[in-house]
Amino acid sequence: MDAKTVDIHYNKHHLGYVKKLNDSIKEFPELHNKTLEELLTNVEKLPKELQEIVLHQGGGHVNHSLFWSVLKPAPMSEPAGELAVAIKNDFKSFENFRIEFTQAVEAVFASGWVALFADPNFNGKLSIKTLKNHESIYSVRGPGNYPLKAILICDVWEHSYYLNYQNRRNDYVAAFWNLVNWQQVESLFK
Ligand code: MN3
Repeated sequence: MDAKTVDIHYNKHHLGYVKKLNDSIKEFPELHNKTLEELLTNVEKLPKELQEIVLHQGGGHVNHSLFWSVLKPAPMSEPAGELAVAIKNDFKSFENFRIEFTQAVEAVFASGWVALFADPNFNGKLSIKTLKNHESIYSVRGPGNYPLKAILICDVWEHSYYLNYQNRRNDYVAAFWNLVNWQQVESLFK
């Protein structure tokens, strides 16, 4: 990923979501000491006029925060340890996991995210999910309606690749795989 894209992505797009979220709740001091996870998992309890903006801007913030945290320059090329075993169990092989995740990225219509989730009530069972627009990582639930834990995420909004790759989303996802911080993904998995 080139420096200019990452600079604009982080300092303009991501910052914009944070500013709009903070502006939207300015007049609601009772919300100021709640975590974003609390706000996003109880959106229906928020004042009506706030619900959509908190979902969009707050979802944008938490998804981007995870995204930056799972990237780093020159990482290990594939996972090790417990995560490697889990990927092999749930996707047959690391290569097959990468193919399935990449296909999900390529299949996103318009803007969204693709994330890898672990199921805390099912021995960490892994699954790949697509989130539309800024649907947040906290919105994804397991079979018993408890939240799944996101451990890896790829931003599939055009602003994350258009400057450098134009419409070539496949080149962007190839670059993404060169930057995934597998140590961080494994620590989230654990
Ligand atoms: Mn983005």
